[in-house]
Amino acid sequence: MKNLRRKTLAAASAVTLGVGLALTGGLAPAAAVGPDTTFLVLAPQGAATGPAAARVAAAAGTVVASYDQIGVLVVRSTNPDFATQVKGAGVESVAATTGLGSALEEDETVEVSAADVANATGDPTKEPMFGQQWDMPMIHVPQAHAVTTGSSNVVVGVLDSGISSSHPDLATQIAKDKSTSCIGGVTDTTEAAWNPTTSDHGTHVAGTIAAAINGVGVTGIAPGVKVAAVKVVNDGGYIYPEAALCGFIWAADHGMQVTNNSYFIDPWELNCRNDARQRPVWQAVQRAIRYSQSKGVLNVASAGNSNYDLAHKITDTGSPNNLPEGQDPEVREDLTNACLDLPAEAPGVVTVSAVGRTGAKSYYSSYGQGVIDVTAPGGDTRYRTQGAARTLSDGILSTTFDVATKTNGWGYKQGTSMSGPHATGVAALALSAHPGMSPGELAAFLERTSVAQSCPDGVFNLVPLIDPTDPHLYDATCSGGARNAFYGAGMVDAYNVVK
Ligand SMILES: [Ca+2]
Ligand SMILES: [Ca+2]
Repeated sequence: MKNLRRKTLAAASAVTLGVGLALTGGLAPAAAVGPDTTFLVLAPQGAATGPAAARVAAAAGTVVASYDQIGVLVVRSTNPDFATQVKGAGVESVAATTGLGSALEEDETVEVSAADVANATGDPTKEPMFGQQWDMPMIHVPQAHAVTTGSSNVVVGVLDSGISSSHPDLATQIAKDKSTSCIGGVTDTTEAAWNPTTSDHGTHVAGTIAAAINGVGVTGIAPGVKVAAVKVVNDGGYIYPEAALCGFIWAADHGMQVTNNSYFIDPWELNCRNDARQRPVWQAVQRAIRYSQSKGVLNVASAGNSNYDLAHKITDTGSPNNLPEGQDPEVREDLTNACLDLPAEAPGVVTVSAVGRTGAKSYYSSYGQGVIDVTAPGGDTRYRTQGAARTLSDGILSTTFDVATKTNGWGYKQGTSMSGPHATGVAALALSAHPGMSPGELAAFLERTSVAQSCPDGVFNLVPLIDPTDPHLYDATCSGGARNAFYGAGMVDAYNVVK
């Protein structure tokens, strides 16, 4: 996997070690003070959190958010012995989330200048930049809009880096009363808190789902629905489990029917395999995902941008060499129970790979038989030159926000972060045309209405020139039949879900 982006956990782990106060002979030890650390404290499944909260207080912790719905407390403490001291009746497990932030996968944005404002016609193809939106005809958005642009009763949660509420293509599209920040695992509903600060990733995602047909800029897939900003990416560009957990619960408790998750909490390499102490963190996130599904939310997630075979992680990683005596990392049971990439691999989540303009898998898109459910346009800026150079207009055009100049605009990005929202937008259209589907029914409907795509033969790699020293860097091999590792059930189709 060399040269492939996975993530940078090191920066998130840069927390200084606790420094206990020096003890001097004969004196009672002063309470040791460590770094201010966030913990997730899990009550037994289905149990009240009261007893756990009492233990938290006794162990010198502060509950900053209580998710009674799933029996999880978000706690801060400077007590270096907190994790040990909090254990007892009413506490099933506890773990610090230090070092478990995943970096948001940012791609270069190329700003484009908006064409002149046209008249709002109600026709998506008359939007000034529609000609650059090759992704929209590809999934038959204009044909879908002849039937419906979506229902304002459908609210899509964009769990991401915030949405610019001043953007001319988005200002009318945001459910402000359902938007929040979840940074730190704690909600903050002030408008400034859920606007973008250091990343416009969420603004781009939101535009793909629901940019207005207003004679300005671009069209989204479902401009008739509403998007809610649920900010889970902190200013350092990291998604911490407590923020993701908060986001799932918020969406579930505020009537959202679909969430988009263009991020990738990836515990597998560093955590689950080597460290069972961190398992409670992933169990807490999985409880949150299950809870949201029980409340009628379909969660859509990106597969990731590592050209990684998510179905064959064991063989790809080589032999671990730093395990405690007697611990066997190759036990599949451990992986499936505790080491899923979240939310992409959680049961019931729709997992989306990416294709470029030709419909072939994007060079970067992760894949996996039984993991990918559907595919959608995410852009591929490299296929045209065999990887030697970028063709930026082969990315996805959507709404942007320049965080340095605080300016709204439009621009290209590529990634499974861009394909996910295409599936999300189609899901929102489906629910608009056919209200009342459960998350399971909606996921099955999305797959059934997708257009199947066959596997390419042999080793697939359209970009051997990206790194001339390693022409096989982006090799990938597809497996499966009508439903396969690259494309799942096929390309989502906006018209098929509304006709
Ligand atoms: Ca527009
Ligand atoms: Ca899935």
